[in-house]
Amino acid sequence: MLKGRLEDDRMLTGRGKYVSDWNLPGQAYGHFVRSDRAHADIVSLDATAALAHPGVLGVFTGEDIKGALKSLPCALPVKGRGGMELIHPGRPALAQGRVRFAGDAVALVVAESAVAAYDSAELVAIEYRDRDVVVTAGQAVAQGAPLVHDSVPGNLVMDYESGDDGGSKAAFAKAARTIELEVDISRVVGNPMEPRACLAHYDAGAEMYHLYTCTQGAGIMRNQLSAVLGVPPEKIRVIAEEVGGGFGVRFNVYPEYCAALFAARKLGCPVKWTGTRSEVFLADEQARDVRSRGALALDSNGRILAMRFEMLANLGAYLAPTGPFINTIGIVNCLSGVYDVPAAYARIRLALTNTAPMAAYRGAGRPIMSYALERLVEHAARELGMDPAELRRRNFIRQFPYKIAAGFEYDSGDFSGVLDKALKAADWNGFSARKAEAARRGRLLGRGMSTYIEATGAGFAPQDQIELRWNKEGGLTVYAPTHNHGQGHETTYAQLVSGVLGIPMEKIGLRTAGPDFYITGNATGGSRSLLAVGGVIYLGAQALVKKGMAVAAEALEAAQADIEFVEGHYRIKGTDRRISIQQLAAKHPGQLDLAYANKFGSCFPNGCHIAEVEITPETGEAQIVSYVACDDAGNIINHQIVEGQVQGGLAQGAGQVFSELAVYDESGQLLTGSFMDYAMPRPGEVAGLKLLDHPVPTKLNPLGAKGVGEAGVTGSLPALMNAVVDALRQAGVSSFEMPATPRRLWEALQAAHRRAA
Ligand code: MCN
Repeated sequence: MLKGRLEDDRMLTGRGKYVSDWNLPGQAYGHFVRSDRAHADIVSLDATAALAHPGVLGVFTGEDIKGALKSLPCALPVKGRGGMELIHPGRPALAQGRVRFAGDAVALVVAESAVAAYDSAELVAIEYRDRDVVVTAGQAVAQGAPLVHDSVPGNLVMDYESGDDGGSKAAFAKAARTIELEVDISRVVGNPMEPRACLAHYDAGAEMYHLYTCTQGAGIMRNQLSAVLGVPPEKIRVIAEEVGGGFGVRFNVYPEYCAALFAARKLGCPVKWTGTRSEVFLADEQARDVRSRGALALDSNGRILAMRFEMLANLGAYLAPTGPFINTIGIVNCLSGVYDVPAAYARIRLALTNTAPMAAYRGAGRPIMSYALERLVEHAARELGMDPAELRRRNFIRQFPYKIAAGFEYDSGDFSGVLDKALKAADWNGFSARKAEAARRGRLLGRGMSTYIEATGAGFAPQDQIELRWNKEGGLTVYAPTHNHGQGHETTYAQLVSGVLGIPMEKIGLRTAGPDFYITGNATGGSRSLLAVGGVIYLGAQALVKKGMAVAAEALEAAQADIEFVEGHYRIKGTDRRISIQQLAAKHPGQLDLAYANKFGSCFPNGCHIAEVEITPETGEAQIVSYVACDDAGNIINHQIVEGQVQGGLAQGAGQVFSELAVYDESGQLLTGSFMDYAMPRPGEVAGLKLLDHPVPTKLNPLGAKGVGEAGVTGSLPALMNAVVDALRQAGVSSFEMPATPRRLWEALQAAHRRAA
């Protein structure tokens, strides 16, 4: 049995090739001049002094790219209220006439060395005329707010709705009880280990663009680049080996990549750019930042008759390619959670502000829904004086398939089974004793639950293509569209192929974004890689075995009908005459290679997470003392990797709940622009972790697998905050928003104390 993952050795011994490890002969170095203010007109820009600096090859501005580069793309495949179309105001690769957030790229300086590029960037003289700024979505949609783009009235790019408005209103009118809760889903910065970087190259002879960059998948990024560069995707290669984390913020094309490709073509040499951590904070896509007002209508037995949500999302200064999708469909695809609700409705308004553009971060919309809903359900249980587990159980969906009001169809699940397992593991009934014991020590012990569901597997590309190609040594390379950047694909894909072909996993390699091949399909995202691309690989491997039958028959000089495939060998039935598939492939180069494509759609992993959080009132410190996660990810291919994925997701959930927060001041300056002010979760913060699974295989893909990469976040955000709120309630704090930092907790407790006194 393999220990760890196939990719670990390479990465742990420093042999991984990350984006800024790439170099090309004759390359130059780029540095971006960024806006130091949130909203202003560019009155003048003078690059004379920078151009005169030794080693500087060129300075490119918004004026230079006009006509040559189109806007970064963004689309939403659905309409809003009253048939409203998404208003996409456009985003140039370099600001044109106006900057709209602190960090907006204004010019690209290219020089013979990185130092010269950096030094000369200081010499680009820009005169600005400041404009009024809007920072929050609430400010943006207020009457008379300054406009971020003149083409977007009221800063509203989309007023979206989904579900059953009339039905839910009618249910509210006759409900025995209605319960409301308003919550903030805070703003976070993705922060992968590797800051963004690229090496841009234009091959004039072949008229091909080559972009070495941080990507979650070449296919989508190539299509987005094609829209900006105005050339067909076939003329573009996106190349990567190791990418130091993705988390959703490495999915889309960024303006810097487009500007670097433009400069590389103009200058006739490759241009390399390595971003800094400060640039991650300023100019990577950020995520969440949604205010939600939710309401439940209940009958006298605690059955939910209807639910309604009003959400306002901050999309930043420009539309990131996937920003509107994530903040509409990405939210409502699990609109009513795991509950059998006759009528559910959500309205989501998307507003522009003078802050960094917003898009995906692990969970991409679904954590917003699960947080809004699971906080509301837990709050309802308190208000009704009901056990939160019982309120949930009473309302669970029990029949599948189940179509939610937003139109999506859940395929399978056993929500009561998941709940039962989690309750047992968390010793649900023993909580009051633990709480009393904590109280004796002067601590506040709170408990929170979530029974989440999320959609995994969607994808924009119509098909996922794979190729299986043998090398001379009997090794096999899998070519796939989903980039592996921490999820262990090299291992799990190899497991699937090895299981079918009977060859050792170590003989199976993975490539996803190279200069020498062109695979189309969806990127890693939406926790789709295993269920979708893994499913295609699995079927592809089976098709390969079939394809080899004729070749084996010839090699073994037998009729094809007499050949069988057993444990990695083609054999003449009833004899010991056989040849291994590796030998056969080596003897007949190319004949056992295979290209295959298919697409498997969304399925719905779910789970029950139960957290216990202990707060020390004197210091405001909060500690997770117990965390049970029972997840249904369908059939599991690799338990160790799945546990790692759930743990990682959980750490990101804990980060958002306890420490992370992106803060802009009223002038639009990012106050949390470094790890000194933005606190990432640390090892050891999640104690008492118990991970269980309750697989209910889906029939929607050949593996029976559901996605798991984001489950930890989607489940943990509400479970952890419910626990924090429960602990605070004991001390008289009635409302509290993320993040539960020691200072904020202490202040809330002090304020409650003063009120009581
Ligand atoms: N798996 C399995 N059995 C299942 C489901 C998954 O064995 N039933 C395995 C898969 O084979 C894969 C891993 O678990 O090795 C995660 O699979 P999957 O749920 O398909 O998710 P993806 O591989 O598509 O990963 C994407 C998901 C997302 S959307 C984000 S964001 C994210 C995440 O995974 N970013 C990550 N996990 C991350 N982990 C790391 N280390 N780094 C990131 O950037």
